[in-house]
Amino acid sequence: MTNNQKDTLVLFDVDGTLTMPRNQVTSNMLEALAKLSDSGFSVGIVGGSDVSKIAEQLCKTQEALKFAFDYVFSENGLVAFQKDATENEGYIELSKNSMVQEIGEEKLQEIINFCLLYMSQITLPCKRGTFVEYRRGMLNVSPIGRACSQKERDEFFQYDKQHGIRSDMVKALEDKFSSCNIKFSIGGQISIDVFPVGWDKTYCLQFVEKTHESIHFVGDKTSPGGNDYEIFSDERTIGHTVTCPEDTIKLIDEIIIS
Ligand code: M1P
Repeated sequence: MTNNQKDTLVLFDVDGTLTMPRNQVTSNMLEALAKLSDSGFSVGIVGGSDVSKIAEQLCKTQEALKFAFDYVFSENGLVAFQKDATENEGYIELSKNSMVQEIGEEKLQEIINFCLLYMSQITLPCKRGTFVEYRRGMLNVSPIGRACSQKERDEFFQYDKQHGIRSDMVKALEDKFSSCNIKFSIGGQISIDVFPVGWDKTYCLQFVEKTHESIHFVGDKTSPGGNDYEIFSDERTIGHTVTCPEDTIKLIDEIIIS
């Protein structure tokens, strides 16, 4: 591959793939990504989180994040940026859609009210604040609350594995909203993402499928039910499964020499 050849895009999931969940990127990973880009590949990220959370993990500021990669797809691509090659530190915003435009205020409130009522009837070892976070492309719903500390987050994750708090809630939501074309997805450690069917990570592919000959996707939750499954198994991508960020660094070397 030559240095000018940008027709192969490598898209990375964030949590569990580039970083440990909700943690910061290491200098080794940044070096590996820079090497991939210097070897002539286009490099992009696609995460369920919003721009501010991804920026905390990968960059100093939200502005810096927008041109740090060739593509930044936050909220699965509902909030999306492409580096502007004609301008130093410039970017183009690619996506404008929103969940409330798609499903309407009434349905959105029905879902929020159902979640709040359901969560008010659960007792957990601890509960904190911010149980529903509204994002442009999804609702993020957390039984413990997003305001929990890292320690409380890790403890909830273990508790949830034993007690199925989130999987039970997903079942209840699926029963209640079965005719609404809404997907309920367990992506991270403490929450459930709620978005229209099809607004999973494959949403971002519409922005790159015509401009790249091949698209690699690298993620850790690639089994059915995981939030990387749809894009990993999509016929437009070459899917790779990794187990942790160190594994991703090894895979980057393999992609470069392949
Ligand atoms: O890994 C992606 C997920 O990261 C966060 O999940 P949690 O806070 O539950 O660990 C959220 O931003 C979620 O939306 C996202 O899918």
